[in-house]
Amino acid sequence: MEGRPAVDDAALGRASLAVLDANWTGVSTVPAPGVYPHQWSLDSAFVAIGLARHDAARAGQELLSLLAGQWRTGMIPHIVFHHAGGYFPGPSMWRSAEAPDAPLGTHTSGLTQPPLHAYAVWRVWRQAADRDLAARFVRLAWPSLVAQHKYLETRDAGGAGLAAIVHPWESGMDDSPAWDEPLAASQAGRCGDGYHDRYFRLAVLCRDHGYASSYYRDEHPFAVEDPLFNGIWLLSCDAMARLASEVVGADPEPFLEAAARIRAALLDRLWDGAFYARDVRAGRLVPVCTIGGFGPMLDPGLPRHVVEALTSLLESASFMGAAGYPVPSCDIRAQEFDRGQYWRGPSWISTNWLLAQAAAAHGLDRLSEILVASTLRLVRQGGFRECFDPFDGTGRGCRDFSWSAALTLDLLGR
Ligand code: 2M8
Repeated sequence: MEGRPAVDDAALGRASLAVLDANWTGVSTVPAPGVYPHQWSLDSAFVAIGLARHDAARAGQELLSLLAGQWRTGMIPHIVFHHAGGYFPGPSMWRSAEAPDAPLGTHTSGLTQPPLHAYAVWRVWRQAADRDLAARFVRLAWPSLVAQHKYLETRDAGGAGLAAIVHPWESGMDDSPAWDEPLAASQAGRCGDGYHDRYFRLAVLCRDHGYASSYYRDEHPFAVEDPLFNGIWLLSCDAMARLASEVVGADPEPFLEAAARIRAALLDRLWDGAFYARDVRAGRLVPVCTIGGFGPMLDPGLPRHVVEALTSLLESASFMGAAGYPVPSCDIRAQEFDRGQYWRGPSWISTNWLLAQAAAAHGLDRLSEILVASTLRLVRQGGFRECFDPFDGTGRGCRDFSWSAALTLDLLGR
């Protein structure tokens, strides 16, 4: 395993800020230099959460620059390209300029990512020292957030109140085994090709159908209700309700109703002793437990017996119980588990952070403390890597990864 001296909290905090400064372009933060040289939606939400109590102005700028790429449909794209090159598939594949609803003068992807943004805005609001600046920022972001939440309702391909993702890239957990079955069944999933050929073909299908919600609802071959995407949506609905009453002077009720609707649909559609992704086209659950199955735990209103079942699963030998460096992104005992492949085994700072939030939301303080401590141990030992081997903690993927640094800052501030 790569050596790195253990560092104290203050030094770790300074190192986190140094990574975020180095990855700041002047308008937003790239996820990692070289590999991801543009702005990613989910990454920006995590970065804003990490910066909220250190530099609220920059946290606000991070989110507003992302929102400048929002489509007229309300969709917040998963990538905003701030220049032409450096990443494939880039603007020449997505061709957002030809889509009638895309913003003028900004190139973006045509997909979205988990809607953590309202929650990130809420965190900036709650933690910013300059209250006037924070209130101005919330009011600026509010109409975009409302539009985003309306857009997500158009993604209800299953007709039951959940948003369906139309591409694995929309989940934020790209190569998760939860997408294997639905992808293999789609026209894009010819056997024998690597993931990325299949992903590319699926993205081309979205593009060639104008990224239209009606196409996604009725025809697109990949439509999956993901428990993490929807758990994050629910978390953001609660944040919208709080922002509505505390800052904006709007009615919180529609957002509370949306949260209750998502909760009921998660339990009705995705719960079967654990939460699984649902393949809407095949009409069945995908039978593999992944880290995404803990997403609904972000909901403080989740029934107690469900929280208890999820906690036992999380602490079992399938996840934390058998990993020296938890939390693995897939059930260790599943056939699909692979300690080295993106989202099929490695531990990630982002999902660890979400789980620590979820545990705290249910008063599981001991579990939350363990998650925080094991997450900080990962970055202390391995640096701000993109992800980590769950058995020996070796860092994998990019170095100086922004969300690993940002969420470390947040964990240190607890
Ligand atoms: C990964 O996704 C991108 C595609 O969006 C990729 O694999 O090239 C994921 O880990 C995703 O969650 C993340 O937002 C992105 C940038 O860090 O990288």
